Amino acid sequence: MSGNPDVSKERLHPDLAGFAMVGDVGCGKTALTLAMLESGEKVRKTQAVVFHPSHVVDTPGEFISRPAYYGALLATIADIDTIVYLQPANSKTFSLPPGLLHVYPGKRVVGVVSKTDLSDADTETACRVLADHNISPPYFLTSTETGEGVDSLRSFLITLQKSDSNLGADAKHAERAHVGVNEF
Ligand SMILES: Nc1nc2c(ncn2[C@@H]2O[C@H](COP(=O)(O)OP(=O)(O)O)[C@@H](O)[C@H]2O)c(=O)[nH]1
Ligand SMILES: [Mg+2]
Repeated sequence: MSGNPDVSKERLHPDLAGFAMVGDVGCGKTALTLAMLESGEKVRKTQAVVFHPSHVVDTPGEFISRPAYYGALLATIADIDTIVYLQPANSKTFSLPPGLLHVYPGKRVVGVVSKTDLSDADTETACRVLADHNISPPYFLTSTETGEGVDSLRSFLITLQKSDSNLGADAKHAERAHVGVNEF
């Protein structure tokens, strides 16, 4: 079947906004994005950056697995406040060169350990890999098979978005005040 005319276009979580999913090919970015959005879309191989409404961005794993695409990854996340980085629960390796996710100062990186339902999952090691790469807790343990962690991660991202929009207003005031200070 092509297309999905029966899926309502109405968004169940309009406040879920402003983040990009980043991680290796097959780590579960698309499945987790669609689970958080409660979208009925089928998980297909992500061939290009997918922009859902409100700056919810699903990136192709090639952005991570191919160094030639690091520039494209950085350009894609430039305007997004929050990066959600997925570390599969059965992987001990970090898929990016150190520091790449922290190129932009002030961007928040949220650590997710995905696919916790796998029989060879080792969530403790996966959390350690995140910590070793400067991603601070809390970490979200998720599985789109069992639904573990999907609601918690969604709620956390919504909270961040709300606090960012308040901060945005404060930052504008601060910026104005700062300009004033520099004008004497
Ligand atoms: N067991 C298990 N499989 C998953 C989970 N999340 C995704 N998958 C499967 O892993 C494969 C890759 O998932 P996908 O979301 O396309 O990964 P992406 O390349 O990071 O977007 C698909 O076959 C998914 O069904 C999970 O939490 N548990
Ligand atoms: Mg994908």
